[in-house]
Amino acid sequence: MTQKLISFFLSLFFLLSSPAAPPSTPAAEPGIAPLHVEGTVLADPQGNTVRLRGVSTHGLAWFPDYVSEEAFRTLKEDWGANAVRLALYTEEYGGYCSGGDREKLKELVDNGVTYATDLGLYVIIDWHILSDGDPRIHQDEAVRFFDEMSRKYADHTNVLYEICNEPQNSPWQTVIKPYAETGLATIRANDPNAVVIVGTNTWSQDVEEVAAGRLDDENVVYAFHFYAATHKESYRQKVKNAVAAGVPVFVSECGLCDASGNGGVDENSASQWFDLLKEENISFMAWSLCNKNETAALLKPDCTKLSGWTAEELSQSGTLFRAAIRDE
Ligand code: IDC
Repeated sequence: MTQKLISFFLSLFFLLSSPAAPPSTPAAEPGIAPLHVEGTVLADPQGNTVRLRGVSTHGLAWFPDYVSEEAFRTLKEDWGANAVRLALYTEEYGGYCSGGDREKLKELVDNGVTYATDLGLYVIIDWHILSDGDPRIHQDEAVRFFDEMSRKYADHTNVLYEICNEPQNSPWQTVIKPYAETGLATIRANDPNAVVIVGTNTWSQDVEEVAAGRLDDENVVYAFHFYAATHKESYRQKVKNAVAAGVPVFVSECGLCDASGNGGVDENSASQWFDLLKEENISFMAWSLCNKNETAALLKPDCTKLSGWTAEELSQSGTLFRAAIRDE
């Protein structure tokens, strides 16, 4: 009896002396609105137009250190970005299909998705074909990869899948479209509603070509890429024609210099592009988040900071893109 009493008082003592209970868990963050295609634009469930504006990583294998919560936070809070793109090269050095460390690359994708999700950003998983211009070259790998990704992220309302960055010498009707049908069948089996970005022929420039044979899927957008110093009025016309024909265009990559990623920035052409994108509510992602010594890099080569960049640390491309993303 005495023992029972002692243990009763002891437990009472511990109960009263234990630290205050933690405050009740804060209400869960509201989820990120799932997007769908409405006409030529993206929209949220209420039908409000949503325009994604953000930044692409460079190749994940080359500049992995920018996949960080702090880098993405700076993009969100200082640049006003609402999306990031994770560029997973397939064929270039260290690429997913050219001897790269697949587990490491997938871990980078997963980290990127986690940081984006925690910050409330949309995130594009980009199968970055480039020198492998025909998407069928690595089609089997693409199917396996997107099967895995779309299973893993089926519950994420903020993940978009980009299934072929820049096809070349690949006619829409006979090559890209059948490839995309296979990719879509894979993704849709796991994730029926996510927005899928499909590249177009000639480094994702022949976007008007798809008007005659769109994919039979409501949530597909078609990629158009530009580099302002190379692609000027005739390319803006291609975009206008595509939109006029009802094609939802998505600029999943763009630069303000020439298509090599170098040469000078063309400010005049850049500002005409930004006007057009705004006018047509077209989303755009800037190439690329790194300090490589090339004009397209958004950071100056001597900037080694991985987040919290000051105005002086941004390259000319970085400065102009930041303003466009902030919509200044
Ligand atoms: C470039 C990079 C460069 C890298 C090269 C690899 O900026 O550092 O060495 O790829 O071949 C694209 C591609 C994109 C290119 C970019 C600039 O999607 O991968 O990045 N570009 O050339 N299409 C048009 C231009």
